[in-house]
Amino acid sequence: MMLKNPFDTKEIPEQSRLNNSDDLQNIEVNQPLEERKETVLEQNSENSLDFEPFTVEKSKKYGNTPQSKRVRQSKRDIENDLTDEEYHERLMELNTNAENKHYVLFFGQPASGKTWIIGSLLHYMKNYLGGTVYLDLDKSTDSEEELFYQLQDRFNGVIHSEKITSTDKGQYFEFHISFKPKDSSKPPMEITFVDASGEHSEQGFRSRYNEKSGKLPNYLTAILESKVNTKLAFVYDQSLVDEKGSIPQVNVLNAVFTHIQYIQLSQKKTFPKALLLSKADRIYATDMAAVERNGYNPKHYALEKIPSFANSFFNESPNNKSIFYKMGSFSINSDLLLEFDAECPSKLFRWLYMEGTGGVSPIKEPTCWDKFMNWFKGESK
Ligand SMILES: Nc1nc2c(ncn2[C@@H]2O[C@H](COP(=O)(O)OP(=O)(O)OP(=O)(O)O)[C@@H](O)[C@H]2O)c(=O)[nH]1
Ligand SMILES: [Mg+2]
Repeated sequence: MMLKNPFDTKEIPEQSRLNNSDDLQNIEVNQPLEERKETVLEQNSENSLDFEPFTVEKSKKYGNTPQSKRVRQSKRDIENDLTDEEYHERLMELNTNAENKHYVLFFGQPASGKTWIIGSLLHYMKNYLGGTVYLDLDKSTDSEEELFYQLQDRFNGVIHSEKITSTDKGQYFEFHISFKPKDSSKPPMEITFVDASGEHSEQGFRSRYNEKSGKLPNYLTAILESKVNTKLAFVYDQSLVDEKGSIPQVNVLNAVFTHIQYIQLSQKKTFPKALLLSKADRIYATDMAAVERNGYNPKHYALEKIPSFANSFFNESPNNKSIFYKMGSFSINSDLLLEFDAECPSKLFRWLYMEGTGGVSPIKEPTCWDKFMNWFKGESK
């Protein structure tokens, strides 16, 4: 019997090569908006040779059980830190075929917008990017699959879709996304977005009242220490007010940044980094004077708002990026996205893909002639 794969593919026109660009904010994207033909991938289960029933007892017999044969977890439970043995095992697992794995970690205080940013990237990839994009179910837990669909519904404006709640600190989420560009000359990418609770970023900040604090949870350090390609997004929400008794947002970012520096120094590697000034729709609505004062430049804006973090961040490397991250217009009534805007998600994805492929663009870049014609027609891009 043929099984229908729930993940659809969309097509994009021929794509082009591009040299790495230097500013996330200034990346321009020529996003084709015309209707694209939908195709449905079909998976032929009859062709699979793995029809032997699989049991837990059996899995213990094999040292290296194929991913596809593992018993599916319901969630990535991290109530407790990984034990030394589990940590070692996890590192080995990550390091297998590490050069083909691309992890993206998001750090930032609770409610700064991490989960929504990941949601906007997934929505962009599934609906605008083209090529083949799907969640790899073999590598996903039940909670991840549920959250994946919940995010899709939310961004697709499904009425009665479940609200996105604060990320549970007893678990974390990995979205293993497989992306195959339409243009077969461009490399496919296995990209994993890691959604961690803001409390796990806060844990990096040393507090004398919390004995677990002062270091990052070790499921995160395992990823950072492994050989997978990891890119980091620091999320700063200007609209969040530091509450009495809570750790100031900038201290959380500084603490995480310091831990990252330590790992980089001890392992002689550097992670590509981006600073996402989240909920930019709110920044534009309530803090426009500061945006204008800084010439619409996210780097200058960050240097004014959070100098202690921004100085270290931008001094570390000229390759560190920043962006006013907007995903559309929100209702003032609730967390309802009224209209999706693909520009920032596409810039962020483009940066991630280009960092991972050494400068290949995932989309068709406008040629000089296209730009001239658009200008001629009075369009801005
Ligand atoms: N106006 C506006 N609101 C946003 C935006 N992104 C997220 N929000 C709102 O901000 C709130 C928190 O967003 P989350 O993505 O859940 O925050 P988080 O960083 O994942 O929080 P934790 O999971 O608790 O660490 C939600 O109520 C969203 O509706 C945005 O771009 N603009
Ligand atoms: Mg969250």
